[in-house]
Amino acid sequence: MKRILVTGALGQIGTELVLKLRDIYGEGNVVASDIKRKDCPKIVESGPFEIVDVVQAHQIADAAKKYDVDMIIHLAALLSAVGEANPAKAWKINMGGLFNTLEVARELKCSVFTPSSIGAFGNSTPKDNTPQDTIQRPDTMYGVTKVAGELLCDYYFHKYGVDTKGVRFPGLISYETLPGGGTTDYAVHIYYGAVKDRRYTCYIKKGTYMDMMYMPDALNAVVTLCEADPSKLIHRNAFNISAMSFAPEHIYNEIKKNIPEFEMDYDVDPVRQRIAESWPNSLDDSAARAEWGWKPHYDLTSMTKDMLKKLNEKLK
Ligand code: AKB
Repeated sequence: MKRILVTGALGQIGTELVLKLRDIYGEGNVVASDIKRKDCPKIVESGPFEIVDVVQAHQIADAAKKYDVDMIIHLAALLSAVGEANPAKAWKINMGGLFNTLEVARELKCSVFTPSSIGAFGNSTPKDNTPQDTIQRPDTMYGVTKVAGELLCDYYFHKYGVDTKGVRFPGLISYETLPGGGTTDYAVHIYYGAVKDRRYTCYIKKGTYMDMMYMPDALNAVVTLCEADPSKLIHRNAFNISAMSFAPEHIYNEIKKNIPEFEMDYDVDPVRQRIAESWPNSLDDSAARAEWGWKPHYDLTSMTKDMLKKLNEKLK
């Protein structure tokens, strides 16, 4: 039986992952935590909730001890665009939070899952079908913390035997909770624009490809990897995973098939455009497929149908 502490549980991934984990492992066995208690009754009232600021190691340790957890899913982090606006804060939260989590896991003998990102790659990385093992010299503070985080997790596994695991998430698309300050956020906002206003102004240039994934596939990835046979894992902490790769005009065209009056124009944000151009166009995720059976279910067409249906219900 797993007892899990989730940090950053009120963010885009956490709000959906906590509910899925509570379904699988039982409501009382999944402790949601975040730096503040937000108005999110689905999470804070459906099971244990604790205030945890991951920069304060003792707060992670106190929550982990109180509930006697054996696993920490560490999600608390700043995303790429906000990280570029405040690099010192991104370093402090992303590296400090992960270091504290790994130290608590080492002391309390917990396993750790924490996501890396396509942001761990940079301009010198091969852009198409980006290999699992390749050049990683990112051009953002977010990327620096993601590469260092992958290495730190490897280190804790080899040095201390902490069972660490992770994936490199692409842009995640979901209807429940908005992402908070990433480069790929346009691929979420475009659906809200389409449903609410029938129009959207895109901050990423036409022709800029990035990997993306629908949230149900991302949640399955976390659960499947956490349950995977550790003896089969060669790339523990940094599996490339992807479900689709597209540029803004492709998502626009797909939405337009469902909402013919939808219109999009462009007002490019130079900061997020520079970040997007430094990331891969598409990842090779064959290692994840071979080592733990990764397989996404949603493509751009099926995701768009589901997103529009769910947002129409949510926003009506
Ligand atoms: C971001 O855009 O910063 C994130 C990511 C791809 O890591 N969504």
